[in-house]
Amino acid sequence: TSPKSSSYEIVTLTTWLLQQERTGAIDNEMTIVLASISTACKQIAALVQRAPISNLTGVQGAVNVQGEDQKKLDVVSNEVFSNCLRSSGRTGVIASEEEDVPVAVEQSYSGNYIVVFDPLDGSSNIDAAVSTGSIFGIYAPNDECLANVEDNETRCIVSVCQPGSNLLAAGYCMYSSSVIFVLTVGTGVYVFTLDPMYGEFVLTQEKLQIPKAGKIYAFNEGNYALWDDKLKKYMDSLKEPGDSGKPYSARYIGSLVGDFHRTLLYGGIYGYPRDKKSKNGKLRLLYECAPMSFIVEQAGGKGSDGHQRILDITPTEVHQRVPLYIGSVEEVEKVEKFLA
Ligand code: P6P
Repeated sequence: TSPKSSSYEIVTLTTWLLQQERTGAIDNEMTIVLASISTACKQIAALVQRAPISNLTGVQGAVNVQGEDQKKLDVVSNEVFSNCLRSSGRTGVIASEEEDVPVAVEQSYSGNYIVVFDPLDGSSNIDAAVSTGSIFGIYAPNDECLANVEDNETRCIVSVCQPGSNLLAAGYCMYSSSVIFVLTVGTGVYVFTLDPMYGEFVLTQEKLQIPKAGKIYAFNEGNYALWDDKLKKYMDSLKEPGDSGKPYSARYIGSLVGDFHRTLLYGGIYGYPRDKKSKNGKLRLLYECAPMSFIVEQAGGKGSDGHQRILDITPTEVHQRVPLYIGSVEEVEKVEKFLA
């Protein structure tokens, strides 16, 4: 008789990627790019968890293209992410929150995938050891629109400015009480947990679905006075007991990856609206809003700028900001009604 397959079957990220390749959901170049990203995330996890010991807390002493004080770990995480992608040999262009412009990767000799990423989102939380995360999205090379573009920098910018609906894969790694790697390649949302015993991401949830509704909201209400009246009315409505006799609960940790991951599992809504100071909100379309919206839609949720689907917006510049309302369908549709 054939040996019974062990009931204690562990599916690692590597095994899962090979399964997706076998079904044709991804090709072998994408497998290598995703494996290189998971390696970068494991390295960043180790750096984050030991930051105070290795003097990697605090600021780098420079300001990035976003006008934000770069933290030491912003710089290191960006180098780790970029180096892993370069050495994969399958990445054609990389666009990072920490780089002024996208760059072509000379070492690429196959696949030529375009990878957009925020290497360490929420890094202002590092010194307080609050959750942070890396966010990424992967596009196919779109050489057709590059034919008539001369200089290399413009070519790279044009190649990354694609709508999120073109994403082939998107994911994030959350550095928290567990190190959680969440990934979609268009076949649903899969969750992996890093097993520190042997340094592998192990499949812990498959085809995750976000609850259709949820009474948890994550907004920085410190900006309330700067919001327009329609949004204020929405925010006020969350505090009324309503038919259930219970108002919503506020949860906001100031780290998109942590707030988003809780929303994905428990339901509810995360929002970063535009306001009188930030006309387009704070979050960046290309490497924060679009990847998170691809993931949430694959989990049966919704990602909106308050009026339209995030994935339908084509970036006109690399670091473009958009307002973001993301989470349970019923919760995002509720705020869209108030904003109409
Ligand atoms: P605020 C972190 O800087 C970030 O980009 C997101 O991770 C987070 O949700 C948001 O900004 C926090 O911004 O203005 O509320 O501190």
